[in-house]
Amino acid sequence: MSARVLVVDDVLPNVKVLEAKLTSEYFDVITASGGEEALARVYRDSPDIILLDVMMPGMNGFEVCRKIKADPLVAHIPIVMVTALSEPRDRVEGLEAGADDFLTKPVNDTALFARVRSLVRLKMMMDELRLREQTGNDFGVIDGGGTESSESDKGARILVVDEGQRDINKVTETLSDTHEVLVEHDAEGTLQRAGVGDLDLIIVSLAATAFDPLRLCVQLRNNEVTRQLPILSLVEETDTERLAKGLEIGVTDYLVRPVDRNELKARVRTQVRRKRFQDRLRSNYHESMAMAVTDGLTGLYNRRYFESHLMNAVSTVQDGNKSLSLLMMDIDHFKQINDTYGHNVGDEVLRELGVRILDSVRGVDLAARYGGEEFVVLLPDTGLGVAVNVAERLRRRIGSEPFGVSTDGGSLPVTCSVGVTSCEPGEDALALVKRADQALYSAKNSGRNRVVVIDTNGSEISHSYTAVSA
Ligand code: GH3
Ligand code: MG
Ligand code: MG
Repeated sequence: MSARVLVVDDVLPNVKVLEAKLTSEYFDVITASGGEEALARVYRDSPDIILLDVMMPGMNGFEVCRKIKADPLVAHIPIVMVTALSEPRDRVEGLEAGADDFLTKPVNDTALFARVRSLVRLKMMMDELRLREQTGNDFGVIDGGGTESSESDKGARILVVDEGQRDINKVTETLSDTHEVLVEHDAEGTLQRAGVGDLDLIIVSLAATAFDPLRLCVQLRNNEVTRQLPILSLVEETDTERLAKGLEIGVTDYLVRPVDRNELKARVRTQVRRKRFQDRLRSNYHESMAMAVTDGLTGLYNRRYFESHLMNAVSTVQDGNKSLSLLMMDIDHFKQINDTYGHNVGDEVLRELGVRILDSVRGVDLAARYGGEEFVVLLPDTGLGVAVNVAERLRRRIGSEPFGVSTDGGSLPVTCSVGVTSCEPGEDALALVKRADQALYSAKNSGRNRVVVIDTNGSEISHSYTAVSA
């Protein structure tokens, strides 16, 4: 994994040491010797992570951190404070300024690489989510924006996992006035509870011996439901190797024992906010995808989706083993309905028609609104003979029972005309649509409320018409 690292320190030898270490691991290193210069480089060079000295003349590290985290343009860049200070108070100040992690000078290699890699991995995932959000914004289908710090961190559901009771009591006491804290003592119970899918955070002791905590973390990462769940681990100060391993397999953050209450609160706050921010980006994305492919009035797929799907569907027919049919249908004299009862009643008819179409086709069939009162149904693995039957069933399902609408009469008779055709190996989507359209045109011309079929040779092979009793 390569990434651009910005190293900030006012003491040149410190910069050189970190630069050499990171360069030897193939990171792209850029440097700054003070707060102002660091900010300039952040905007100019878009680093993937910042290693930030705390004590610098002029603007100190905390200030630089606060400034970066306050600007949505750059707030997503992870920051590791590199400090000679190791007082919990300083860590809490750093966390409150928005820092993601700390390294103590002199910097230990294992700790350095483990943290940088884990934070860069996280940033890359977030970059991808933010990019999708951007696409959704450009599309005009979602109204995104905001940063992690705009999320609430209250009322989180947190699961604490440890074999003993000592840290559990401390963690529970510290967190339970603002959060709901649950407890498990082994891996099996944890996997079961976390699998429910309603947790915001899990806190795991990496020192547990009654179960293998690293294996538990791997299992949480491999499970679809818990893959994105943040894991905060509790580690012994001396156990750098275990922590490095944990970060490598997907532990999100850690706390060194003995647990400092304020630091615990600050780290929980960061993890919960980040989780909620990610959840929001993800659900915005799914929503925007759904909106981008759906017709707003009927809830069927829209024309754009149908057309892109049709290209793929047609290509599956190329080898001649698969069949594919297409129905194109259009409401008869729909303009009259609008003109007589108004556009709203017209919309009610369109909505009801969408429901009846979905009722009459299989789950694998793709129904879409093609235009105003024109609909298409794509039938995979379906030859012409069966497609005609489906079309006929659909026509009857529409014409045999009046549509419920909000007129004085409460219902309206509606009929439709249907064109049917099948796909010929080697032909393109356009030719298929054109033939279905021709069949529909012919159904209209020959009297409406009927199904017309055109086979792959282009000849009309049947007309169907059943009188509908009024
Ligand atoms: P034909 O039997 O030949 O299909 O006649 P028609 O009246 O159904 O066809 P025409 O194409 O003349 O009219 C279609 C009408 O559909 C005109 C248009 O205003 C109406 N329409 C298109 N989209 C919507 C919509 O979203 N809602 C409503 N209420 N009407 C729509
Ligand atoms: Mg019509
Ligand atoms: Mg029309």
